[in-house]
Amino acid sequence: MAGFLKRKLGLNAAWDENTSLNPNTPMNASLTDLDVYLFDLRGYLILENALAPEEVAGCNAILDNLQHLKPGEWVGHAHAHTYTGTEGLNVQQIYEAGEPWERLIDHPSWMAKVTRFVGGEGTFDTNHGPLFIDENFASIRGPGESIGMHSGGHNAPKRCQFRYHNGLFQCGMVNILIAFNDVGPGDGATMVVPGSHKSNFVHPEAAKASMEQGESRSVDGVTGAIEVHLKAGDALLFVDAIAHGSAKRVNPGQRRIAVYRYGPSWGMFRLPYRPSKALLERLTPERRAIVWPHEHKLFPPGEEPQA
Ligand SMILES: O=C(O)CCC(=O)C(=O)O
Ligand SMILES: [Fe+2]
Repeated sequence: MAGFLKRKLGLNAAWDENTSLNPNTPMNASLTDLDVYLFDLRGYLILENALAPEEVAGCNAILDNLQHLKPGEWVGHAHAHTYTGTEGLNVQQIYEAGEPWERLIDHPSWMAKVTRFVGGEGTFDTNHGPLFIDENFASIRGPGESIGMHSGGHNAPKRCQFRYHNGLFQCGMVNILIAFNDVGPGDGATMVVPGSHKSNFVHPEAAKASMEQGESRSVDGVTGAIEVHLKAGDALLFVDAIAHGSAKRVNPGQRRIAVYRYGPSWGMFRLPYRPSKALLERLTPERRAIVWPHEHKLFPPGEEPQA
């Protein structure tokens, strides 16, 4: 943990340097040479058993009460949303939905890896803190639903870019996609084109597979794309620059996942959502620093604070 953040958060030396943001870091939190090699090569890692069965159950119990939401509806500080109208229900601001979701903000199973891949420690990138979550949502998808292909190294905007420079990763957006039930063949698995975060060319089959408003597209059949099968509690870590999307769900039932997107501390929220006061007040300082690193602002005298 950088000294500036310790000072900012008023933490003392007992907050261990080597254990990412959480003192209870388990063994699987470490970043191995193989993780580094495979993330660089393929643009993603699979983190098996990232969540314990009780953690999965805790999140699922909350999702059971949110699954009937329609886009536009609020429950507490979480909001039902859709990107294309064909990819199922997104429950945005899912970190507002209870402690089982709050703990994912700085979960020890991925913090060390995400922190290293976003990088920037000791530079302006960590001016406000180690990381920032610019979007977080749960996704519930049923039969016939999918998300089309998007991203790819050929046009990676800075916000989503894969970058390795001067011995350090400097990725703009590292996503953690967690499975809350088993996702296998026919379940509408996330699909990636391994290595495409470094691609210089748009995929020649993008026209038929790309995300399109109101059209049900999927990555099925795209040359070079693979389905990422996960067990409940596994997580897929990927740089957003990788070309990705999902297969169409053909099996009955639901696919349940969530995505937390991490970037540098100066980032801005992707969507107009902002964390509630209640959430900010109850979060640990470590989590609060990731949820809203730039919360502390100085306005000219007499001017109202605004986000
Ligand atoms: O729904 C999926 O499997 C893919 C989600 C996705 O595109 C993302 O998290 O960026
Ligand atoms: Fe995506």
